[in-house]
Amino acid sequence: MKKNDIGVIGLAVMGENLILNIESKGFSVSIYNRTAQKVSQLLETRARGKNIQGAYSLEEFVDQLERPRKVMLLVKAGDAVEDLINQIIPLLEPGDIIIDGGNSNYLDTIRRTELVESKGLLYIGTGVSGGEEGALRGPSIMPGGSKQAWPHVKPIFQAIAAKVDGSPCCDWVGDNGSGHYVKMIHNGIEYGDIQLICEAYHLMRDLLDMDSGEIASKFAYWNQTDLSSFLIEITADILNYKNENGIYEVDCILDRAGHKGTGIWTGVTALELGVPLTLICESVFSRILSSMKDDRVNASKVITKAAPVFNGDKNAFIDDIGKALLASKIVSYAQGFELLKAASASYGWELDYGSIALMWRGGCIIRSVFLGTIKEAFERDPGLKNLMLALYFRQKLEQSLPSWRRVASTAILNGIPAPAFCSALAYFDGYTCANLPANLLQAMRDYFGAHLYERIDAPRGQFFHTNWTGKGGTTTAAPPS
Ligand code: NBP
Repeated sequence: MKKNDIGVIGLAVMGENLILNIESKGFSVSIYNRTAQKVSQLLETRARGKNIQGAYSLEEFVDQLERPRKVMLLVKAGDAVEDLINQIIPLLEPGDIIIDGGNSNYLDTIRRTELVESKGLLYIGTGVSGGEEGALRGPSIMPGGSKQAWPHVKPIFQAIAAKVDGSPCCDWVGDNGSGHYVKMIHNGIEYGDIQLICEAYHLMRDLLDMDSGEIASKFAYWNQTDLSSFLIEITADILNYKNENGIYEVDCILDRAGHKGTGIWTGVTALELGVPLTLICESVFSRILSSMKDDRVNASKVITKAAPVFNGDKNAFIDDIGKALLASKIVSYAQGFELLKAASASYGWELDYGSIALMWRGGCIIRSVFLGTIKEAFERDPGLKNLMLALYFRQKLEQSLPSWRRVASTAILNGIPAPAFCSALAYFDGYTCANLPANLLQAMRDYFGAHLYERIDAPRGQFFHTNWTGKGGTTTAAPPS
C-alpha cells in the first residue's frame, strides 16, 4: 500500500485546517491525536472521502508514512511538544524529519534541533501564521532548523502557503531556532500594530466623541491608503458589527486584553540583545495594564483628572491620526528588523530580511501592502542600517512628523494614554538626535562607581576617570569590553 506524504499530530484548529489544506494540494496525510476520538470525528466529517488516513497509535502513524518520514506537530507549545518528540524519536529512522509547527520558544527549538540531530534525525521549527483561515487557505510559513530537511518539505510547504504575485509566503529562514524566532518577531509586530490601531480608536472615541460606525468608516478609508492591511480591514468590520440588540458589539466587550506570551518573549530577547524595541514592549505593557481592570476602575474614582476636550478641526485631526499611525508603524517595523539583525548576528543565522518581509506579505495576521515596500527596501539595499533611512520610509516619516507630534501631544494634554504613538515618536527623536544627554549619565556612573567614560576629544575606546570629589582613589572599574 502506498505510504502517505506527511503526518500531522494535533487535531485542534491549526492541525485540522492545515491537514485539509495539504490534502487539497494533492498530498496524502496521516493524522494522529492524543485524544483518539478526534481522529475518527475528523475522518467522519471534514476529512470524509479525502486522501487522509487516521492512526490510533504513534506506531501505526509512523508506519503509514513514506520515507524520509515527515512528522508535523501542531500541538500546544511546551510540554506537549517535548513529550511527543521524546515518544516519537525511538520510532523514527535516520533522515526522518520532525517538524514543530506551533508557537514554540526559539530557545527550545535551538535545543530540540540539537537533540533530534544527535539521534540522526532532522528537525524543523516553523512558524505558521494566519490563524484558522490562513491554515486552511494559505498561511505564512517560516521554517528553520536542519537545512537538509528543507528539500523534502519545500514542495508541500510552498504549495500550501499563501501566494503574493505568484510567490509563496514561505522560504527557508535559517538554522535551528531561526524560524520560530522570526515567527516570534511577527507576533511582536502584531502586538504593536494592534496597539496602534487601538490608540487611534481610543482618540476618536473619547476625544473626538465618534461612535463605532463613524470610526469604522475612517479605518475603511485608511485601508485604501498606505496603511492598507488585514488588521486595519478587520478593525473596520469589527467596529461596524451590530449585535441582535442593534448595539455595536465592540461597545459590549470588556476592556481586558489577553495574550499568550510571545510578546513577552520578544521583549525579553530585545533586552538581552540590546535593541530598543520600545513600541512592541509598550504594547505588551499596555495589554498587562488593561488586564488590571479593577485597579483602573478604582483609581479612576480616587484620582481626579480633567475630561478630554477637543476644540480643533475634527477632520484635520483624524487625518493627523492616520499619519501618526503610519509613522509609528514604520518605527515599529524598523525596530523589529533591528532586532532580527541583532539576533542574526548573535546566533549566526544570516537572515534574509527581504525574504522575511515577503513571507509576512501574505497569509499572516500582519499582512499588508507596507511589507511589499519593506521587501523592496531590503532588496535595494541588503545592508540597510535602519528601515527609517530607506527613501520611502524617510519621506513618509518627514511628511507625517507634524501630524504625529500633534497626535502625541494632544493625547498627553487630554489624558488619553497613547504609549505606542508616544514611544515611537520618542524613539524617532532619539535615533535622529546627534547629541543625547548620555554624557551626564556617564559622568554619574563614573562619579559613583568609577565606571569610566569616553571623551569627545579622544579616540573611541579610550577610557577616562575623574576623581570627582577629590576624595576617591585612582582605582576604577574594568573598561567596557
Ligand atoms: P492548541 O494550542 O489549543 O493545542 C491543542 C492540541 O494539542 C490538541 O491536539 C491536543 O490534544 C494537543 N495536546 C495538548 Br493540549 N497536550 C498534549 C500532550 N501532552 N500530548 C499530546 N498532545 C497534546 O491548538 P491550536 O490552537 O491548533 O495551536 C497549535 C499550535 O499552533 C500552538 O502552538 C499554537 O500556539 C500555534 N498557533 C495557533 C494559532 C491559532 O490561531 N490557534 C495560530 C498560529 C499558531 P487533545 O485533543 O488530546 O487535547
